[in-house]
Amino acid sequence: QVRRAVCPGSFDPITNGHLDIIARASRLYDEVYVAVMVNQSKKGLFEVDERIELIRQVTADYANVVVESHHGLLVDFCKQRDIPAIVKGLRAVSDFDYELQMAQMNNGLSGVETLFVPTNPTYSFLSSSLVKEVAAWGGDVSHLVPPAVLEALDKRLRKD
Ligand code: COD
Repeated sequence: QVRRAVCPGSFDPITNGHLDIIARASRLYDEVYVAVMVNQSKKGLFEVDERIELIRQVTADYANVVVESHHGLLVDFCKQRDIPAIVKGLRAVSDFDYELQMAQMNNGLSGVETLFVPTNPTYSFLSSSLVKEVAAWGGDVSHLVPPAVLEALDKRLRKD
């Protein structure tokens, strides 16, 4: 039996914090799906296709990682692919409340389990929104995102 898990998120854009969780999940499971969840009410800096392309580039070294997008409920993504486990990073207590609610809701909806991985302390303050804010004002985020993402941020923020 193939052991599968999903790392879901907005990934607008993927950061070193996300990548750390994906890498660790890829060592624990046979197949890891990275699911870019489409949220129509939240217009991102990057289009969903651009986010997927960036994630594919920066996870190219992990042979068992598959990147896809999904429009709808995470539990349906899991059902369609026979994925029994969601892997999430926990940065701090502030993440816990909401993550616990989602984990319990998802389990109640379909029986899918959520496993939490403690964030590498190097990245415990890191979020896509802070990266975008700092980069927009010209701050240095080169230690927080992979080089391909840094380049994409530079292009996007210079252009707009
Ligand atoms: N270090 C480690 N892990 C991190 C870091 C970091 N610095 N930053 C983020 N992460 C991990 C966390 O586990 C986080 O949950 C995940 O990466 C994704 O982060 P984001 O910011 O890209 O994504 P979010 O928080 O916007 O993702 C929320 C979901 C899209 C997963 C959620 O809203 C969802 O499942 N939506 C689909 C619709 C649905 O099923 N809704 C019902 C939910 S009960």
